[in-house]
Amino acid sequence: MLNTLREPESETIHLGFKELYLSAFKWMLLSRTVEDKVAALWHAGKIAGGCYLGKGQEAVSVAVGIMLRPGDIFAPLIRDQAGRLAFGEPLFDILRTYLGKKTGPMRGRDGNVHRGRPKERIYPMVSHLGAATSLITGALMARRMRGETGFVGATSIGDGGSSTGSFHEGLNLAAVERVPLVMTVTNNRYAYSTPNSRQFACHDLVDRAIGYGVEGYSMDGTDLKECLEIASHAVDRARSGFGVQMIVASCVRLSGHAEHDDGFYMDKALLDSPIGRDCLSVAQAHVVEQGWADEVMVREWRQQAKAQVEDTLQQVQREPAPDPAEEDWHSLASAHLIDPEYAE
Ligand SMILES: Cc1ncc(C[n+]2csc(CCOP(=O)(O)OP(=O)(O)O)c2C)c(N)n1
Ligand SMILES: [Mg+2]
Repeated sequence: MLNTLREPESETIHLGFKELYLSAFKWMLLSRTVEDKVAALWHAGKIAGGCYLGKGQEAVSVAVGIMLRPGDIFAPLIRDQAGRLAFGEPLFDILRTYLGKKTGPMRGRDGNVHRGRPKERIYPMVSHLGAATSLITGALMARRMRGETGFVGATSIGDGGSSTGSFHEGLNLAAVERVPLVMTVTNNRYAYSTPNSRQFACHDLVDRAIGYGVEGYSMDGTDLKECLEIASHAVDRARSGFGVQMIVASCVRLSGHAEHDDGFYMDKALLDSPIGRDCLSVAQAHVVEQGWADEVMVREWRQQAKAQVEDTLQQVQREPAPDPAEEDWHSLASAHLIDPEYAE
């Protein structure tokens, strides 16, 4: 089984919309499958620490991740599993990190979603909300100063995280510097248990784009078709020199904040509303309606995703945990762990 970084979807630009949609749908399936497995492992007490899922946000995340090319930067957040996979993160990284294995990219030092691969430009997630905004802006500025061209960076934030000072400062700087950044704000209506009404007073978060002086888009985060169209446009605009692109996606978090939270405080009416739809079911219905696959074929894809996750898990479970006595305790920023080009 593939155990190295898969080439990101560099071929994306050559795909027709049907192929792009199907590819995105399969990443969503794999993302949901591996996250369901991780949740089951967490409930079985096999995972230490928290378990954060992107259930219901796969369409938003995959749409951006699949548009990126090798050499672009992706700084994912907690609910970006689908985008990580589409950008090239191997399935092994997820299970090795959650299970605290020495073989994982964080060498057993992180329990869940703060993993990354700086060499391949998947930035390890910064827990402090909003902090990744200035980090990726700085990285994009640095590459521009080195004379590089043609790259973009993408990161995401939630409705709650978009209220932090770090986010405002970072996005303002990104806008002033006109860096090629695609910033996705996924409004899933809650920041842990805090609803939108206690988070911001503006009518729609996309209105903030005007204040920052950047191009903004609203999209239905439950509709993969719309997500792909908008993400494609925004990534192209960023790559073509039009500066920061802010996408505001609407959906509802289809799980608690993490597996330790059952989301009892969530408004059930929201779940019954159009934005409460499960993007994976919506995407599947679209695939079948378009005649791109029938139910049998989709079931087969689900089985394949399941088999891939189970095979990976079986191997990962046999791998060792780190031995503290033998650890070198180097951080991910240590020169030999990052790209020599960036090590000076
Ligand atoms: C500065 C900061 N404050 C608080 C937290 C704890 N925290 C992590 S996620 C989260 C809720 C985030 O909500 P939102 O931005 O809407 O994203 P969502 O979880 O809905 O995807 C909180 C409060 C944190 N990581 N960083
Ligand atoms: Mg939220």
